[in-house]
Amino acid sequence: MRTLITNGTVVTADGSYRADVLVDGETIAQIGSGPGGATPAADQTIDARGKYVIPGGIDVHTHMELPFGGTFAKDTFETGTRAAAFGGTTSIVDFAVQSRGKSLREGLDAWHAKAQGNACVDYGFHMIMSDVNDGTLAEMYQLVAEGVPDFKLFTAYPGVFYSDDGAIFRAMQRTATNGGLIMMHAENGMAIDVVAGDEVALGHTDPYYHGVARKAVFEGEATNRVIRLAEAAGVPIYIVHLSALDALEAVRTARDRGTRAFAETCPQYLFLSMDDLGHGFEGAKFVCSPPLRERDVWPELWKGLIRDDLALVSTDHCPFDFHGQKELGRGDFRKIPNGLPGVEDRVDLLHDGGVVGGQITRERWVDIISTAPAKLFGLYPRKGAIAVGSDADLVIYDPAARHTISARTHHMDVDYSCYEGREVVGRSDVVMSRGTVVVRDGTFTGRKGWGQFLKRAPADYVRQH
Ligand code: DUC
Ligand code: ZN
Ligand code: ZN
Repeated sequence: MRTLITNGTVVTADGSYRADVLVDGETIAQIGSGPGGATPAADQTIDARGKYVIPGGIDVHTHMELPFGGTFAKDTFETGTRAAAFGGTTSIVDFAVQSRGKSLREGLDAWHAKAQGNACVDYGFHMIMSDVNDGTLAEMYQLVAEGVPDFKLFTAYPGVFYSDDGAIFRAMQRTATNGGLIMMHAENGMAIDVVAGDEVALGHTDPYYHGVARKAVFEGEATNRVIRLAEAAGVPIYIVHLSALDALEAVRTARDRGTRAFAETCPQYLFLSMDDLGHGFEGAKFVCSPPLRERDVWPELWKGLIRDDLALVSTDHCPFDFHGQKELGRGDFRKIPNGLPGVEDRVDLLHDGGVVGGQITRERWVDIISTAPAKLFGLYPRKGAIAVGSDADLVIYDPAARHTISARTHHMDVDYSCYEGREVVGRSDVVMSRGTVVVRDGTFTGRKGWGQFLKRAPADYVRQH
């Protein structure tokens, strides 16, 4: 099957130009006209006049079916990846979980079982390590070989995912020899639990106090600490879901002194704030960790994205229904399952708030939603690029289309939207995954099971840039 995309403006991280794109089978076969300016023969032609042709979005931080807070994140690999496709995201990297006392192998196998035959777009895995011991450290080599080269550890959630400094340092030392990358959830969970307990003792049980307890300084302290540990181990480090200025300053200072410290932020930290956590228990819809911050951090985070101290934007997609799931925390904010839906909205929110809002160029937009994630996570140039031989994961994007985000119309399996009623400019018209149209004009044309496991290369990029 050959598909010719005509008349569009190809937008890449490096630049934009007018060119036709020919897809043959699952990959890009030609960009521009053939010899003598001839139009290549094709089975179908898609007219992209007035539209952008961009590489499909890559969301490197999702939690489909995550067991958390006494319940499970609601989206399955089927519903979550279908929603991703509607929003112009054609690859996700989800976090497999090693449960306490179990092996990495068991955790990874469980995640393969959840995804295989169910995903609608391609998917890879990182591994959450809940126990760092001789057994799990030894297993890291095998996971890197199997295309799962990143390991997430936490300075937060004592008793659940928490690792102490010694454990974190041991895992970092291992990545110096096995080529893996340590990803850190950096918040001082011990201190947070003290403040959270104090707040509840004062009768402050509303969701707002989730934000009060998880102070920005606790994120800044932990971010600086894990970066210093990575420096001591001589390895690169990746900070997930950075939300606070204190943490951004720790990353910036480290990068200024030559450390290979990388960080992502998420749409919720660029567009939502502590104000959303107010309004009584309704604020539970906005409970995630790190928490939403004061809105004065927004311009700082955009600056971080412009200067590349923030390399990319992922979602931390981890949806819980308001009714029946977030409600577990009525009367005690500590029991509200942490997490927000977002995999469907990322590309549009960043186009609207970033490009239309005048914060970033359309090329940097493509970079932070697709190309940088591909480079940092061993997928480039198979993904994240419009180049001959790359997978034909392509989005024909209408930069002028307006739509209103709402739980009534979104495809994520969750009963509310954090962006309810927000009008955005920009929308994916046609979404192609490995050469097959999976979404066209608001209709899903793909299928469950189409998505393939992405065996990813070790993160050489983070060692060399
Ligand atoms: N933060 C969340 O908000 N949800 C899942 C896990 C996490 O670290
Ligand atoms: Zn996290
Ligand atoms: Zn997460």
